[in-house]
Amino acid sequence: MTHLDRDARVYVAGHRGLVGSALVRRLEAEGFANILTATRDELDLRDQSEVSRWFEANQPDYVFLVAGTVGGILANSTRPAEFIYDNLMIHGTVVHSAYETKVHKLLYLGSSCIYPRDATQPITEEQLLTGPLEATNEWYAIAKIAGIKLCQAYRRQYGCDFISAMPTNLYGPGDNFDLDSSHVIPALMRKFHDAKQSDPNEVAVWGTGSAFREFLHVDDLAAACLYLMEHYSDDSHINVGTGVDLSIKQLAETIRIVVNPDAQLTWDKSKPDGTPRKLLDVTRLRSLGWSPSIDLDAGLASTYQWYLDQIGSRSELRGVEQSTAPTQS
Ligand code: GFB
Repeated sequence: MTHLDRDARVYVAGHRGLVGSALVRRLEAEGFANILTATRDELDLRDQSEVSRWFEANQPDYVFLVAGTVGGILANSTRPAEFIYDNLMIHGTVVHSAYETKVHKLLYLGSSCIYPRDATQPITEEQLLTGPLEATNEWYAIAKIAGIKLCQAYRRQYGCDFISAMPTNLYGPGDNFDLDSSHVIPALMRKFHDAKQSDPNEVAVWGTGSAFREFLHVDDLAAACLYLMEHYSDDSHINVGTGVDLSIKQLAETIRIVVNPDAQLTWDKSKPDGTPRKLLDVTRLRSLGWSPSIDLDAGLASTYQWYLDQIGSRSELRGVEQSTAPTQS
């Protein structure tokens, strides 16, 4: 058990992204008084000399490494160079500087796409590197696996207390609603919202709808990250999820009911389904004493409300003119 002093210097790398902004909210609510952040203009996390200088000057005690170039299935498959380069560099620079400046503890955040495409469900931590990856996101997955291995290597060679958490698919306030780069939940919310004004009132959902996904609200993830920082210290990465999944067809129906119950669904089968299923086995996390508290129906309703607030749409009848989040978190 690592007790984090509320006066400790806690750096959230990636504080403007979906996860980082949720973590800052959580840390503030928990009374942390010295939360360190840096914008992309102030600090390019891909640049080791800049990162080294920043760590020397700011001396964080704890680091949440939740920065990265992220996106949904289309962005992952069409921008492979950005996904592999940016993430490899960011993981490398931050882990190395945390070692050099003797950070007490670092939590690195990966993704459930690190597991083999045909992994046995639910997916245990032991299935890492036991088979080929899903093609639509192998570039991102390779960078994320490298991040796990970095943490293990610095733990083994230098004794650093660096841990890795692998979250399932995330959603919530602060998500990216740009249709080319978003994940499925914000994409469908925006499409159903926009369809209210169009004739026909119709939404094209990508793929066949047969893929299954597990979704965790980002506020639950933020709580889990802090919990792991205080209660977990091991060489192995640890899964973070709900243990429950649903088909994209079921998800689309659920979002339709929340956003636009009169809409019709069509299926754009020219778009990929991606991996057929990636349900995480969360036995290890539950045995540590943590479980999520936000169920999907409530989480979708509050996320949609957040979206309406962002676009300034009180009546729900106005159009959507902007996306709401940067690609790099
Ligand atoms: O959320 P998503 O892009 O990520 O897609 P992945 C999940 C499923 O939703 C896929 C379907 O089967 C999509 O075909 N889908 C249906 C849609 N309609 C839409 C839509 O309008 N937009 C989007 N984006 N999807 C990503 C990985 O995989 O998830 C990353 O590429 C990462 O590496 C991340 O792991 C969590 O779950 O397929």
